[in-house]
Amino acid sequence: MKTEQIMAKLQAKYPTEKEYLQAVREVLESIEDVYNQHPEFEAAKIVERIVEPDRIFTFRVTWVDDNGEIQTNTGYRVQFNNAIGPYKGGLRFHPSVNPSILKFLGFEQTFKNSLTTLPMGGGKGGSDFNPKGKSDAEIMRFCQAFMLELWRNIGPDMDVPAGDIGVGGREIGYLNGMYKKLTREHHGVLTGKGLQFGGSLIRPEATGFGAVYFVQHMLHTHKDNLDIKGKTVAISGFGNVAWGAATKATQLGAKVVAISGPDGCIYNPEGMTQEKLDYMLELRASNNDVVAPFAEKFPDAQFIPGKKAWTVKCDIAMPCAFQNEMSAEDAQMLIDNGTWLCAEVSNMGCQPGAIETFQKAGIMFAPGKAVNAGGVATSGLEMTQNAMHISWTAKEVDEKLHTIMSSIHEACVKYGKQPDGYINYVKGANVAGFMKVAEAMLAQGII
Ligand code: 2IT
Repeated sequence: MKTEQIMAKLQAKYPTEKEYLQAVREVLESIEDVYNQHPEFEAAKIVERIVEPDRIFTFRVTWVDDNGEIQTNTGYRVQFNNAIGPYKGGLRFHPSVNPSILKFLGFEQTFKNSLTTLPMGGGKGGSDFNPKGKSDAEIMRFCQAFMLELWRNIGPDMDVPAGDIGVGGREIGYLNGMYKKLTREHHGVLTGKGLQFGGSLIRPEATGFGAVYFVQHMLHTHKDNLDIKGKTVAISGFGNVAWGAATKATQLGAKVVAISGPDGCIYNPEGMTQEKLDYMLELRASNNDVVAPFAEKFPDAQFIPGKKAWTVKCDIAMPCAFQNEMSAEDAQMLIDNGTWLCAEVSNMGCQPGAIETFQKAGIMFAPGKAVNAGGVATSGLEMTQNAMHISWTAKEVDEKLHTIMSSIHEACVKYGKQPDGYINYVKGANVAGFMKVAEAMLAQGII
C-alpha cells in the first residue's frame, strides 16, 4: 500500500471533501508499515475497500416552523462499514453538515467502535438543520420529519443511530417516538434514550467520563506515575461532552480552569463547583450557543471575548468542541504556557499541524477515536441491555466503562509504544482499530 497513490485517487474523486481526505490520510499514514507486513491485506485490497462507505442515504426533510412557513433541509445516513457488527454512530444536526463531514465521522467511527472491544460497525448521519434558536415544537417536528425518511434504513441489528452535536436526549426521544409509531416496534433502535424507555444509566456522562478515565491511564504511564488530582485542566466547549469531562475531572480533584463557546472563553481560576457544572447544562439547554452568561452568574469567573480555551495556562488540554478546533499555533501556545498533555475528545479536534507540534515536543497526545470512545461504548452497553430486556445499575455500567477505557489504552500502548518509550497514541489507536476490521473483512470474503 502506498498512501500517496491512494490519496491521489481519492483526491481526484472527491476534490472538495477536505475533512474526509484529512481523516483518511491520518489513518493510512499511521497504518502503512503494519499493513505492508500483511500481504494478504494487500491482495484483498482491504485499504481500497475500507476507505469507501458501504452506502450513503441522502434525503429531503421538510417541516413547518412556528410561523407556519415550510422549511426544507437535507438529511443523511452514511453506513460506513459493518464488518464487525451493525452500523453504529451518532446523528449530527448542525448547519455545517455535508457528505465530507459525515464521511470523515463515519470513517473514524469504524476504527473507534473497533477499539471499544464491542461488536459495532461504523456509521454516522445527520442534517444541515440548525437547532440554534428553535423552539421545542420545531425541534420535535424536524425530528419527526427526519425519521419519516430514515426509519426504513435502520434497525437494532442493522444500523443503530445515537446523538452527536445538536442531538441530545430530547431529540433522541422525538426520533424514537416517531420510529416506534411507524414500525410499531420498541426494540432499541437508537441509543441515548431516556431512562424510562430503554436508556442506559451513565450514557449522558459516558463520553466525558471515559475521556477522563483515559487521561488517568495516560498519566499512569508517565515515569512518575502521575495522577489527575491537583492538575489544572482547560476544556473547550460547554456541551454534553465538556460537561461530562469537567464533572469527572472535578470529582477526581482536578481544577477545570477554562471552558469555551463560539463567543469566547471562560477563565475559571477557582475551578468548578456543582452549581457551575449544573449551569453548564442549563446554558446548553438554552440553545443559544453562547458561554458568556457563565461569567455573569459566577463573578469569580471571567469572560474573554473571542478567545479560545487554549489561551488559559493549564497542565492538561481537552478539546471537547468541534473538528479542527485546535491549530498548530494553539498547540504551540499551550506548550509555551506549560501544558504537557493533550487528550483530544472532539472527533478530529486537532489539525494535523497541532498533532505534529505536540508529538515533536514530546507532549503526551491521544486522539479522539481512543479518548472519546467511552460514549459509543456505553451506547453498545445500552444495546446489550435492550437486547436482554434488563437494565444495569450505574455502578455496573461505570465499571464496564472503566474496563473498556483501560482496554483501549492498553491497545494503544501495544501498537503505539516507540523504542524510545514515547507512546504514539495516534498510531496505536489507528493500527489497533484497523487490524480487527481488516481481519473481519478478510474472513467474510469479497463483498
Ligand atoms: O462520535 C461518537 O462516538 C458519538 N457521537 C456517539 C455515537 C454513539 O453511537 O453513541
